[in-house]
Amino acid sequence: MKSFFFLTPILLLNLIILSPRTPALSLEKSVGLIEKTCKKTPYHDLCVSSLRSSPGSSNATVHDLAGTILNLTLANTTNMLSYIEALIDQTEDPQLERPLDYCAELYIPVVEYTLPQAIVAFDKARYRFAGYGVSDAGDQADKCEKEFSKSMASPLGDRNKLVSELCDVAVAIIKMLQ
Ligand SMILES: *[C@@H]1O[C@H](CO)[C@@H](O)[C@H](O)[C@H]1NC(C)=O
Ligand SMILES: *[C@@H]1O[C@H](CO)[C@@H](O)[C@H](O)[C@H]1NC(C)=O
Ligand SMILES: CC(=O)N[C@H]1CO[C@H](CO)[C@@H](O)[C@@H]1O
Repeated sequence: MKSFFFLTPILLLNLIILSPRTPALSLEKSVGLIEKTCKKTPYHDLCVSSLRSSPGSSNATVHDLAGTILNLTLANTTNMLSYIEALIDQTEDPQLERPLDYCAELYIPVVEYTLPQAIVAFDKARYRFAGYGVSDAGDQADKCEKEFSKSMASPLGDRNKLVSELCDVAVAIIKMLQ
């Protein structure tokens, strides 16, 4: 019992010292950090909504935010590739199939190599290399989109735009770490 009374003030002191980690305060802090970080990216609104909706963004650092966006970007491109493959299976129009095949060929290396390698590099604090990879992934989305622009409406337009913008946001946040 004696030790209990002895420990109590120390626990209280710890609570006071650690208080910035309490959920309400850290949430406030992270909203500020997300806002401040996203202002320096080319797509502020997309950046804020992506980061706010991701768990683990509370009490985060800029490094955590970059990691979160990288994960989201990989999830988005993975999803994109499945979507393209589903469209290829469905379509009987060779005019549509050709650019879809081309886009699948662009997205396969992005999903299998470019972004996973960028994430490995990021985890090792090799930010420049990570930035190159993500930037390259964004270029592939733009390249895919251009395949459709001549004669037909792209069935991938909104998705390519999202991937391209997410990559731009990720590159901007990674640059802040360099
Ligand atoms: C793609 O990114 C958007 C915007 O950040 C996000 O809301 C969505 O959940 C992501 N999709 C996937 C499949 O990760
Ligand atoms: C990104 O995803 C990896 C693998 O799923 C996970 O270990 C890591 O914690 C995630 N990073 C962030 C910042 O969410
Ligand atoms: C992203 C991050 O650092 N999240 C941490 C926030 O604080 C909780 C509780 O202290 C940790 O469990 C999370 O890992």
